[in-house]
Amino acid sequence: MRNREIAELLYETADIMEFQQIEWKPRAYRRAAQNIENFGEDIEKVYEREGKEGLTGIPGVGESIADHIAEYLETGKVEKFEKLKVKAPSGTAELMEIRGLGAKKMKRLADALEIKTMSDLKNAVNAHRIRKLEGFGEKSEENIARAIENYEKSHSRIALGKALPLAEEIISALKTELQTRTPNVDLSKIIYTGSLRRLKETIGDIDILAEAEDKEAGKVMNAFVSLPATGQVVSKGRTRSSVILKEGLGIDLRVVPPESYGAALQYFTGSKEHNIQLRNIALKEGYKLSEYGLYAKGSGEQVAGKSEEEIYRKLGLEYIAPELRENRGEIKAAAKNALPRLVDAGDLRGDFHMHTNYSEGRESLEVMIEKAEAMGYEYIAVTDHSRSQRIANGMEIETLKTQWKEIKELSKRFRIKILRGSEVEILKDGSLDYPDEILKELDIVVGAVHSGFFASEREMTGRIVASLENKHLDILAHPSGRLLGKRAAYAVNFGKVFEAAAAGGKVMEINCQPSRLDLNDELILRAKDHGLKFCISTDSHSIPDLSSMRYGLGQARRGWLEKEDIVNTYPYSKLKEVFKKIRD
Ligand code: DGT
Ligand code: CA
Ligand code: CA
Repeated sequence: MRNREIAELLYETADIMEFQQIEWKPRAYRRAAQNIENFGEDIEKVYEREGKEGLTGIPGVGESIADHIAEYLETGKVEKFEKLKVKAPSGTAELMEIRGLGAKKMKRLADALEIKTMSDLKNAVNAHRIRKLEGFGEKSEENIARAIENYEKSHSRIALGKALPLAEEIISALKTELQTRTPNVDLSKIIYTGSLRRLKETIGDIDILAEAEDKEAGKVMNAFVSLPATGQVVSKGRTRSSVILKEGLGIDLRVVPPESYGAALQYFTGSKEHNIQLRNIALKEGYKLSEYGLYAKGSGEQVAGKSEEEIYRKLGLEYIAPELRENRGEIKAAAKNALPRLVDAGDLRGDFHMHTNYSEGRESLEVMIEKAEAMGYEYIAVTDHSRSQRIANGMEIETLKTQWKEIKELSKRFRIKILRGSEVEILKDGSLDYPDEILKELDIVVGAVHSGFFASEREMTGRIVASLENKHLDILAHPSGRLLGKRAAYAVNFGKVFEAAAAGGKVMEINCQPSRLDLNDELILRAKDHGLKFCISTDSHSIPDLSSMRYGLGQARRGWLEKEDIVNTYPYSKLKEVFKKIRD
């Protein structure tokens, strides 16, 4: 289904037109885009079957827009839109990506302050010129600053969900190479470090560490730079090499001798801020800490370095899990033996967000259940889309009831508890997309916002808070709505959202999709301060998606969460105390 893609194209074009002060058209384009988004059928199919004629049957799509859509479906681009982009002053397209400001406002801003490029905009923010502009103020300036930050982050970094499998592949290829060539290298000591080991949501470059005696180091480097995935060798030395993968991502490899392995692992895992703090502690305790080891200041004798544990212990600290090493109070907590007992993969007993081919999932209900059971889960909630989410083939009530029947049948054959759920649209007014008599029949209601992303903060906050006041809603799905690299979070007051959620006893989702990771670590920490509980959910649309649990788990651990904070670690009997509609 390409409806969403085509709608996006029209939205984007509307923005560019508006920026160029073309009148009327942007509105027409947006209206068409919206109707295409909500159109029940795949418009590519409509076009194949009925040609352009069929396209003009969609409300808001006139002759000329139909022409453009047809051209796009045939050739993959629209000549006229390409020209528009070229005609726009250079930098416009980039500026248009700074969401959080409408195109009109952005245009006014650009004109008033002679902003043509992203760097002009950044300068204006830094010099606080925007807040002085009529109709803008401090808040708009902060929003723009945040949007720029998001934009930069998403355009120079890659998602954890992409970097992690890539690093695992590289390490495994490297091990295979070394296995035959260098039997003296301890393969268990080849490990990714850096932001990847901390499971940060995006990764700047991959850092790998290997342990080898000096005389073996050269062989490790040789094997590394000649891996098939390597595109370009940036530098190659005896202890450090850097390459750029064919995929475009950089990898650093460092090789250290056994007596420094732990110190190097600690140092290159970072974060830099954590390391700086740790080094200060070392100094206070009469040591010097570097990537080679922990040394007594006077004698220069090495007192630790083989393992990370040893270093933390010598500094009088509890071992700090990599996910916590962000200088957010973890060192103080470690000194007092007060670190959280972080949730582990083995603690998870189920998944509360999963789609089947009843809506937009790829597999049948039965196949998904079978896989979930094989993964050892105790329970799983089936949460296909509700009826208004047409673009994702949302379910009418009759279809939902058919699904309930099938769940009942499957429940006889499987050990796993299958929960009747739904990912229910939170509509514009904050109401839910099924009537109460349906909602109360569901074991788990996962509420979600999938539209109106450009609403004001007040509107969006009101919408979400209203949904949280609904007694039928159990879980708030991907609460910020961001898509890494594509769409910033919508404007919403999280203080109010978390307050309302806590008052209603609602559960916050940590969505595991690599482009979502929503809530993220910072919001998790804030939500936990409100006393909220969480669930880690894959939002699976296919079998492989069911394994993305580890990405959300990483964010939960970065947010200091313990087993008790996460409801899908609870045994089924206890789960029934959280979600009271569960029947048996
Ligand atoms: P990234 O690559 O931007 O996602 O983030 P990291 O944390 O992987 O950073 P990277 O690759 O620049 O460096 C890897 C680790 O090396 C970093 O987490 C901590 C350590 N490190 C790098 N530069 C410094 C530094 O100037 N001081 C200290 N103390 N540590 C550093
Ligand atoms: Ca890195
Ligand atoms: Ca690096």
